[in-house]
Amino acid sequence: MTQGVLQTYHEFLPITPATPMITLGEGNTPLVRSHRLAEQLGLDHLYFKLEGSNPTGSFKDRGMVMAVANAIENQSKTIICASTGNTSASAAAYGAHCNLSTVVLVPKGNVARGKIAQAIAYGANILVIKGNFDQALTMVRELTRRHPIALVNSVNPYRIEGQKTAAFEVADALGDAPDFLCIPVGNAGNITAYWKGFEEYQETEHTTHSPQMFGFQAEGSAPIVRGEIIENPETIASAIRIGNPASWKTALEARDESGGIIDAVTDEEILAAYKLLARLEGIFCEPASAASVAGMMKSVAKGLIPKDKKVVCVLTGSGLKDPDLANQIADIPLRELGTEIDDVERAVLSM
Ligand code: AN7
Repeated sequence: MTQGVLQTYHEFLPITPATPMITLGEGNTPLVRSHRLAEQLGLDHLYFKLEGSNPTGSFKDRGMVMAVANAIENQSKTIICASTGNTSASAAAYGAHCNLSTVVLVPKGNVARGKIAQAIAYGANILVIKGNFDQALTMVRELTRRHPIALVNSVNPYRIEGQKTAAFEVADALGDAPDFLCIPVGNAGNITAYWKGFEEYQETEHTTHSPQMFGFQAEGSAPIVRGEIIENPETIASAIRIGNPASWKTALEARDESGGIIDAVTDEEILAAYKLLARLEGIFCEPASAASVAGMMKSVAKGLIPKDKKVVCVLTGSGLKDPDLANQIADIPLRELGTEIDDVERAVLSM
C-alpha cells in the first residue's frame, strides 16, 4: 500500500499524535535520467523530477496533504485558496478525500482547462475572479483573517513543509544532493520548500552538500528578476503568471544562500523547451514546468552550469493539464482517411 509523504517523511514534518495520516498517494515521483536532451546539450548527468506523476498531476499535492491534515487537526471544516489552477485542483481533491468544503478563487480566463475540470470533478466551490492571481490571493488572505477558514495557499507554512519532501526524494534517488536544481518560480513557495528540504537533509547528514538553486520566472511575469511588483503579469505559462510572489523574500534567500540565480525565460524559450521535452524525451509537462528546462538550457549556454555536474530540472506539472496549448501549437497535421486499406497503406508508407 502506498505510504504518502506524511508517513514516509514524518520525522521531518510537523506531525503530532493528532495529525490524520491521510494520503492520496502523493510523492515518490520518478527521477528520470535525460536521454536525448542531455546528449544534445553535452551534459553528463541531467535528470527530470516528474512531479506531474502526483495524484492530481502536480507537485502541489505534497504540500496540500500536509496543509489539509493540519486543517483537520485544527478542526477546520472549510479550506480556501487562490490559484492559477494546480493549487485549486489539489485542494479540491484533498478536500473531497477528507469531507471538507473547498472554495477556490481562480483568475478569469487564465487557468488551463484541465485544472478547472479537476476542481469541478472533485466538487469544489469555484469562484471565477475578474482579476489576476495576486488580487485573488489578497482576498483569500483577508477572508481567512475574518473567518475560521483554513488558507491552503503556500503562505501556509504547512504547505512548504510538505513540499520540501521533493528535495529529500531527489537526494535519496541520487545518493546525495545534485549540484544544480532548476525550478520554475511563480509564487515562489516551491523554491523555498526545496531549499528548506536540502538544508535539512544536509544538517542531518543525509547529504554532503546542497545544490545551487536556479529559479526561473517567465519574462512577462518576472517580479523577482526585475526587483519590482508586476501589476499586469503576462505569460503563456499561466501557472506562473504571478506578479507579486508571496514567498519573494525566502526565494531570494534560497538563491543567495545556495549561490544560485533567479532569471527570466521568454515564452518562446518556454515553448521550445516544452516541445523538446516531449519530442526528445517522451515527457509531456505543462508550459510552466518547461521554464525549468528553458532556464537550464540558457544557463548551460552561458557557462553557468558546467557540463560534468549533476543537474535536476523539476517538472512541476503534467502536460495533460493544458491540452488546448498542445493543440494550438501543433505542427503535425492530422490526416483523415476512410477505411480503404490501400489509402491507409499509402499514407503509412509515405511517412
Ligand atoms: C505547474 O496553482 O501558484 O513558485 O495557484 O502550477 O511555488 O508558486 C501554481 C504554481 C510551477 C510555481 N509550476 O510554483 C497555483 C500556483 C506549476 C505551477 C508553479 C506553479 P510556486
